Amino acid sequence: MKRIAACAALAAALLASQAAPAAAPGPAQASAATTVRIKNFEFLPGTLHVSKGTRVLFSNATAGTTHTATDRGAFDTGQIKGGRAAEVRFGQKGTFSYHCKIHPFMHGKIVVG
Ligand SMILES: [Cu+2]
Repeated sequence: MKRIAACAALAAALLASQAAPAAAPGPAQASAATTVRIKNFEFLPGTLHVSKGTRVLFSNATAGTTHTATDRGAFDTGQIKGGRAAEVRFGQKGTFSYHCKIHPFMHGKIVVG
């Protein structure tokens, strides 16, 4: 009986250790290396410098408003609803000027060095 209890505990520990981080798009999380917050129709920070290979989490902090982060030909998060986030990995050096497809006046820049 004691042995069975020990096995159950071990199985629970194994399951807990296998809990993987949620894939993007998903709830806003601090798991990505760097985060761009989308708030008050702005990308914050407006210009972000990262090293090649960095995963950037675009986190929409505006309830009830959907945004995108889009650089045609380079990346597109698709629609990110309020309270949600989408992750983009920047594997190439360069400057990526992006905007929100829904609110084209919203602009941001990712500088990958
Ligand atoms: Cu927008």
